[in-house]
Amino acid sequence: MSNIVSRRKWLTAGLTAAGGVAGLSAAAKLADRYGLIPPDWGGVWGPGETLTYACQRAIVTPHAMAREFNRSEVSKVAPVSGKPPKTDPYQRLLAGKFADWRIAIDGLVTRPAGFSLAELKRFPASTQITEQTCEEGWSFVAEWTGVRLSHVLSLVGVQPHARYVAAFSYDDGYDSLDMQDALHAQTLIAYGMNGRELTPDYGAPVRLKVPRQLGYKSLKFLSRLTVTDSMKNIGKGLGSWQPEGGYSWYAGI
Ligand SMILES: Nc1nc2c(c(=O)[nH]1)N[C@H]1C(S)=C(S)[C@@H](COP(=O)(O)O)O[C@H]1N2
Ligand SMILES: [Mo]
Repeated sequence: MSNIVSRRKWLTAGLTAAGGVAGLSAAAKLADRYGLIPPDWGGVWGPGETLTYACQRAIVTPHAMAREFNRSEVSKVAPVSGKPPKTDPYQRLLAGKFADWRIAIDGLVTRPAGFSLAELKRFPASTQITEQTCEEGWSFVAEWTGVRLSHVLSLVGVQPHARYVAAFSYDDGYDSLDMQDALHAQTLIAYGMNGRELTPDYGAPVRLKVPRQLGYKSLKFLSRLTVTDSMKNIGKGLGSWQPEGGYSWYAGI
């Protein structure tokens, strides 16, 4: 028993060191390519290291994954909950095929950024076939493609005291995840569904995909992400529009 424990400790430390260095230099290269490193970038990697360590811990230690399905199990019908906003800003972006859309990422980050849809698509893609379950009692299985939220967070550099990532949408929705779920390997900023572009009904241009929680945590029509240590300024202070209507902030399944 103690032997297994110490071996796991050793393995974790080793992978963290190796993964930390490789992850950081990959992140540095990407950040550099997208012009996110200011001239005085020296000394900003402390938060990055913290984040990489957190990512490695999430991957190396046993960590619950949502069930993944085969392509043959993808549902023929996928119900829609929350129609695309009819508001001007959204409709204008849609008419322009989201060419002018940027997702803003700010808050407790070292390098606040805005990424276009094209930029998100150039980041490493991740695909999953998972079930989305609505609190109203229906569910469906679909294939989702996007970039891991953890990847995008590593580019902007999360500060060590950050605790949550809050998301905002074009239909005035907001929700948030703790760092563990934000960094989970299956948590995506998704831009594709069942091999195609995400359509407006399902959250275009991008939505969160959080398969370890109920569907309502997978916020659609994203406009902004903010990294924070407090829920105080997120909506009415509960960090999500769902608990304001009586549902749980944490909706793990
Ligand atoms: N912006 C936004 N995101 C949203 C919603 C919404 O109304 N607006 N509905 C949520 C709920 S309750 C569920 S179950 C899922 C539904 O996703 P779907 O329409 O792709 O099935 O999206 C979630 N994300
Ligand atoms: Mo839902």
